[in-house]
Amino acid sequence: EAVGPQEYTALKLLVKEWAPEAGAAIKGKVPEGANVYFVPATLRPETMYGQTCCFVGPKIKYGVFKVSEEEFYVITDRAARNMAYQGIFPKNGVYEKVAELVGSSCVGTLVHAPLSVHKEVRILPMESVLPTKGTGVVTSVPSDSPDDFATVTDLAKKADYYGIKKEWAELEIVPIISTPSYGDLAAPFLVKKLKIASPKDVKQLEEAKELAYKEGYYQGIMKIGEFAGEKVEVAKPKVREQLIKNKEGFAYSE
Ligand code: A2H
Repeated sequence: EAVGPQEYTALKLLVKEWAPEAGAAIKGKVPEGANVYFVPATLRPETMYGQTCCFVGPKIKYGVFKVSEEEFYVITDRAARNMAYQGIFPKNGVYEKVAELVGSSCVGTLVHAPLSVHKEVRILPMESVLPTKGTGVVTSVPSDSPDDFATVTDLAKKADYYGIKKEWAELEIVPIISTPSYGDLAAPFLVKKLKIASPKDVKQLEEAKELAYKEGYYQGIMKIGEFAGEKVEVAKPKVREQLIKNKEGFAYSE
């Protein structure tokens, strides 16, 4: 775990179609036609080409916060409070919650994922999302995140149990970064190599995460997007700046 402040990239995933329960909960509270975004916080903006879904904690409570008449963010209260002091809402220190949503009610919502080869992805449940970190929303990149790969594998395996459609968890996992030690799908490679059977194998997942992160950052080469062929170290800040410039994301720290 890093000591100093974490510099996240917050990404804006526009809601295209609400899951019925969440849609009912925001009705009359968010103006018709306004844009509502799920806003995951990531440390790996250069991997956003490989998003296949976006996770919420099923038991976590989220707020729908007003940024302007046209724009609303789904994040935890805690993240909204932090953002209010980072110039993200119109008035410093002030944040306005217009509705509340429990994570489980959002499952199945269809969102647009900026940069992803999959233009539209589903909101899916992840038990290990911490309400005390980032925005409480985690975008899923199973090619490069062992946690994400273990979770989508489990979701597909037990789709009925989770009350989701299997195909929502089975979007194609495309290579984003090539690495000398783990090939071009580092997370699936490491999950297999460390014999990780489910998201409950927390200890091995911690190790896989560490290995994937170091290898990807220091040895990785981009395989996709505008910066294909460049070192991850070099491409990472460029992808971040591009997302921010295009208003598909913004800087968030804690
Ligand atoms: B990362 P750190 Cl490809 N609960 O983004 C659990 N995990 C969370 C979270 C929360 N509330 N908020 C953010 N995260 C995840 C991409 C990624 C990430 C890849 C590889 C590794 C990786 C796609 N998921 O993270 O504890 C988010 O997932 C491994 C470090 O603040 C975020 O970046 O260091 C990362 O954990 C932030 O973790």
